[in-house]
Amino acid sequence: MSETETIVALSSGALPAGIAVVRASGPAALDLAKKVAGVASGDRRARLRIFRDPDTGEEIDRGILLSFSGPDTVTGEDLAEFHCHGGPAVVKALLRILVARPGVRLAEAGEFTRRGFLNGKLDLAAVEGLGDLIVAETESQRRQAVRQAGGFLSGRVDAWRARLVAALAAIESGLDFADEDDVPDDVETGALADIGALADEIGMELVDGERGERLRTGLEVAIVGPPNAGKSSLLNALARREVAIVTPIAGTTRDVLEVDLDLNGYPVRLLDTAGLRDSDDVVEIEGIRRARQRASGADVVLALYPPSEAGVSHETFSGHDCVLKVGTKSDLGSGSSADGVDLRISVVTSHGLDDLFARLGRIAEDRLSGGEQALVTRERHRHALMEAERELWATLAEELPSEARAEHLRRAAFAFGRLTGRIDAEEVLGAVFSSFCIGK
Ligand SMILES: Nc1nc2c(ncn2[C@@H]2O[C@H](COP(=O)(O)OP(=O)(O)OP(=O)(O)O)[C@@H](O)[C@H]2O)c(=O)[nH]1
Ligand SMILES: [Mg+2]
Repeated sequence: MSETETIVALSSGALPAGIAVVRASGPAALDLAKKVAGVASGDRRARLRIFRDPDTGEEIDRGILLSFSGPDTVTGEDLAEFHCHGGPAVVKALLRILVARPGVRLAEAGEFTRRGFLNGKLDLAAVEGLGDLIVAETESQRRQAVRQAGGFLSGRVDAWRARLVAALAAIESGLDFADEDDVPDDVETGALADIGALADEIGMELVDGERGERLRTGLEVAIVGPPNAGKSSLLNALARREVAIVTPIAGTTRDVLEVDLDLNGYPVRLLDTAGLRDSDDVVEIEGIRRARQRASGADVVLALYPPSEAGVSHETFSGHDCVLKVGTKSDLGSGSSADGVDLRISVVTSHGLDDLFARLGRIAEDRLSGGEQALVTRERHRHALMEAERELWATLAEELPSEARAEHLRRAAFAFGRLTGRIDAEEVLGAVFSSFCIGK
């Protein structure tokens, strides 16, 4: 697939910065390099050049130009990189003169990578890995993303698909010779045995505690409890900054506040929520609804119990499988309002905070470790593999005509294809690429 339009965008981060990289990809990329920087070779050498407006000759900046001839590039097209100074006005001027050339326009979100995908430079699971790598915030997430971007999942799926195609060929050869006696039954029997082994293998990968997905998104920890329990104070203490408003007024927090933490290399997302109580205030009622909703979906509930004199009723979240009961304000001396709290803390004296951190760290380790090696990192992968597994088992049903077996295998192959994007790609493309930033 060859594009007629050349796309340009700022591919480096937020401005101002020391250096900014503006990329151009497409048939006019080398011409842009020639017109603006006086280099058109595509020779992959770094060259220090003056970047000029080709219409007026005005100097825009001095910088490094790199040019690459396709198809051996990340996009599969001719590519030019203008490394300029990272001032907002410099980048703006450079982009302005580039898009002024015929056939050149600003890139859409993810369009460079999309072109790479369409030109067969990387498959869909690798594209997703690349997207994860760009947003990875912790070491474990980076390790997971770099594996996916390197084609970890795609490699496994390709191998599975090859076995499936071999089995399909065996079954179809049986179909072609159905009227003749000389095709041995054991060709099909052998093929079906391998399908069973394949289905088993996929099934084993799916029993992974969803570690891959969890590691990608982070362990969600919801802080809940009655008003004034000290939820926002705890969030601020764990985040080590004043994220949430803290006041002695019950019902201070209404919206759910989120803070991402790096806990021993594992990503944790803390949620501060509205205090739970009966209320007539519509805003507070909505806040409490959201608090309950987020708590029920969270991986861990930190249920906070203030000292007894507060005289509050409290919920136990007994339906949730991971609840840590935390008694707050231990500096006030009196006992906690709940029996059997797991630990007591004070954000005033910092008592118990290290213990709480350590416990959260152990939970994160328990739930997320191994996520780097997990094959499945997205629900999309899980769905496709589950479908493939289902179709593979369906192939093995007894008394099934060979035509029907072949059809189930084709459907399984289709599910694999959806994963890597080698077939039926268009419908999933939009969803994948829309999450990319411009210039990627
Ligand atoms: N002595 C003492 N006071 C605390 C402690 N933690 C919080 N407080 C105080 O308790 C009051 C309520 O704290 P918040 O953190 O706003 O409580 P909250 O649970 O977020 O309350 P809502 O947002 O209203 O639900 C504030 O005046 C805090 O200063 C603590 O460990 N010790
Ligand atoms: Mg609060």
